Amino acid sequence: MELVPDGLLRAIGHLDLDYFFAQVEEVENPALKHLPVVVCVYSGRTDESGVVSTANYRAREFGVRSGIPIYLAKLRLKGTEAVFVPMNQAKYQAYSERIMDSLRSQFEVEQTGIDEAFFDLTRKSGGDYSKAEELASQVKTGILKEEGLTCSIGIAPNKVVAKIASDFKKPDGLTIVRPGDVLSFLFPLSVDKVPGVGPKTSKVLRENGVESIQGLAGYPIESLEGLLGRKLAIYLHNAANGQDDEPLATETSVSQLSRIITLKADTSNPMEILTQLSPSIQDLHEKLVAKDLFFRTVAVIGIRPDLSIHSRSRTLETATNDYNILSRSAKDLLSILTSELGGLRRAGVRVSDLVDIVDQQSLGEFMS
Ligand code: DCP
Ligand code: CA
Ligand code: CA
Repeated sequence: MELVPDGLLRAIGHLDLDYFFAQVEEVENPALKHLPVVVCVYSGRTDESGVVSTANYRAREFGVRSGIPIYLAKLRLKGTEAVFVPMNQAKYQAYSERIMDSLRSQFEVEQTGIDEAFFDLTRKSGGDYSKAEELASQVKTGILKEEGLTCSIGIAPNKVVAKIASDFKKPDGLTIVRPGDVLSFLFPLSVDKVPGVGPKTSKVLRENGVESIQGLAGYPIESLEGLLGRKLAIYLHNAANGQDDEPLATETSVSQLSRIITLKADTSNPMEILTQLSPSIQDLHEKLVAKDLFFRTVAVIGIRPDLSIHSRSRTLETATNDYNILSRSAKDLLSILTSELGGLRRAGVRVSDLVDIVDQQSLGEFMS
């Protein structure tokens, strides 16, 4: 059973944005909405050389998928009004960051890709799956309202089942797998649905008569070890049986937070850099406060026009979350960095040696 220390059954969400890059292109140009849309990574060798990054669902009906050559996509979409747009990573990144920040302001989050993340609904739902469903539904509505994007969410007692569930109904899906339904949900599915089962593993399993997750769950683990090695065999055996204890790798379990920006123009003026960096410092500070974290070390990062990366840091006597100390330290360190290096192209700030104040307080209570 997936119990957490205070006795709650875990409720873990996995969110994945639908046809992400192509959907962003639709949001920015609504005229595309009813046409096949293909996001392309052009290699530049010829006008058509390169691969498909992703495509909207309209284009997928014609067999267009991530990774196929652009010329093949064009062939399959011949005679349609398909639109081919070049991939614009920075644009998608901006959407991703806003969505992930919003999710982090509500839940403990482990981001696992540009368009996907696990989030922990256990505490807010009190382990009640109807409440968890309502919370997830609010997340979907929020992203649609703020960014115009749909996503698919799965909720389950652990990460591996939540991830399978988010992929179960797409686009715009919400799939709830209650603790008692885990096996009946998993068993009919193909082994290919288990995260980590790629074409190679899938082939080995099929050659040995394993097609469904039920088949995988009942396959003797020693034989599985012989086929796939110990580590993968244990993981797959447990996953197929709906078992996964893996905690979320959340930001509070990491030891540092940072923000980095590209300056409007290369400069060696520390006050100018500080002015441009100030919103990022405020953002970093808000994150610390929201997560009950204090820092002991502040660093500034400078990237020169030749793209070499440099940093200078300062460690305080005691941990704090004071904004003025953060900002003043950044200013002092930027003066040092620019006097030593000259002009910078990008600049950032990082806090580390983080201390969780909530843990710290309860430790204090414990000891007094
Ligand atoms: N991506 C890419 N090349 C790939 C796979 C993905 O450039 N071979 C990019 C484009 C996708 C984004 O990563 O939009 C997210 O990948 P997903 O696998 O989540 O696919 P999509 O979001 O496009 O589609 P889906 O609706 O199936 O999640
Ligand atoms: Ca996606
Ligand atoms: Ca994804």
